[in-house]
Amino acid sequence: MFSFFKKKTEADDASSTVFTAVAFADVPGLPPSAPAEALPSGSAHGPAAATPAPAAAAETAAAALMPNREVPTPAAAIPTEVAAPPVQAAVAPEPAPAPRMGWIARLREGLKKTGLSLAGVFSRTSIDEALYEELEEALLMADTGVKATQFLLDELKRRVREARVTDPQAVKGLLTDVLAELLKPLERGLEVGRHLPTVMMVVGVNGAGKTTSIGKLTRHLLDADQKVLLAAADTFRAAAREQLAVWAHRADGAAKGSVDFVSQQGADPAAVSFDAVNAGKARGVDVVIADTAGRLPTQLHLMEELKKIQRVIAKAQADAPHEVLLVVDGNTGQNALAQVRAFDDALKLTGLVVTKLDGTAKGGVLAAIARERPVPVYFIGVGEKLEDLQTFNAREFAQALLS
Ligand SMILES: Nc1nc2c(ncn2[C@@H]2O[C@H](COP(=O)(O)OP(=O)(O)OP(=O)(O)O)[C@@H](O)[C@H]2O)c(=O)[nH]1
Ligand SMILES: [Mg+2]
Repeated sequence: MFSFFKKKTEADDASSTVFTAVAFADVPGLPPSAPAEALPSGSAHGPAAATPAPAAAAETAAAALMPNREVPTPAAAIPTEVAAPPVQAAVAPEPAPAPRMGWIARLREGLKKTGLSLAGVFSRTSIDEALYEELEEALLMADTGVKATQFLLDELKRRVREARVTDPQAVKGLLTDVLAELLKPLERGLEVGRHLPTVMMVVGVNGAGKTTSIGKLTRHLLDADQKVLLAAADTFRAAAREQLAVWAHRADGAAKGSVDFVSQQGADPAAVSFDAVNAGKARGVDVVIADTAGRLPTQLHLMEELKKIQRVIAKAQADAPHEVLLVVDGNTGQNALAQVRAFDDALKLTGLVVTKLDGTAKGGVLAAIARERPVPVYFIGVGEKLEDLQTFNAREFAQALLS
């Protein structure tokens, strides 16, 4: 699963020594609460908050979420106050555990259709034009898109010539290499800890898996001793806030940390985000994540609304949001590439989460993204459970796609 590597300086620890974890003031059944430190919603365009982010944090603290960490066993109870980590804490990666295999199997299962048709190409007896034509068709069917397919074929043919390969199975090995190399630039870990708080804005079309992915990510952050504040900036939909709260609760209940929660039904999403960042600064949380709407009432333009959220977050914290994550449904094929382009043009994305790769997704769209709009893929979603969010590994993915 994850490996978490984190270095903290004294300055960082001093800045986050004591905090009060307000666990789930807004879970369903409890009265909704405005955040204690939050400014009124109308203040969204007002001056930046009075509480400064610790300056030292910017240069010194760095934490990275990387592959291969086992999720610790759940804590017995949710603490209402959590002790600060020891000064000069340096948590080295835990020993590399065995099982990424479980989810790779699930990914393989999800990509099976693609795998079957791609693998079928290599069961031919000779390497000829017919093999390449069939491969081209299979790659296009796998949502790889024209440009990436052409690139892969050209590169593959070159390598086949160079290596003087005669066995179609060896061609498959070469294609795995070419694909893994194409995908490699997308492989990047999500860093937290460089800014206090690290502010993430999560965007994507309706139903892509934003809220679910935030829930899963929160779990991993909690496991890594990060204090998390979730902002329900999807204020249009009645159930959005509750859904996020349920996910937060799940994540919270399963891990040692705790989650703060800022929401205001029907309020301006930018104002909620502004309040959340200020609350995060005041409470000394490590990560603020804003969940946004995937669809708005028709008279409003989604991108304009998201841009406004982005601008207003920057008023609460000058260099924020530090991450703008687009969640895309892996089942939507080439449409996913179109979404990456549109959201990147509007918001300048820093990373992607590609969900539902356990389903009927064909997976080739990642090659198209790598070729045409290479935004890093921080995570892939391979199921609906908390642990089903995994870091992206180019070679593993290429192997799963071609197996
Ligand atoms: N199989 C599978 N299902 C997923 C995955 N990620 C999300 N889902 C499901 O996709 C559906 C939509 O997820 P949400 O998290 O509500 O999506 P959203 O982007 O927040 O949707 P809106 O808030 O309506 O814009 C839910 O039923 C999730 O359980 C995944 O990786 N695999
Ligand atoms: Mg949602």
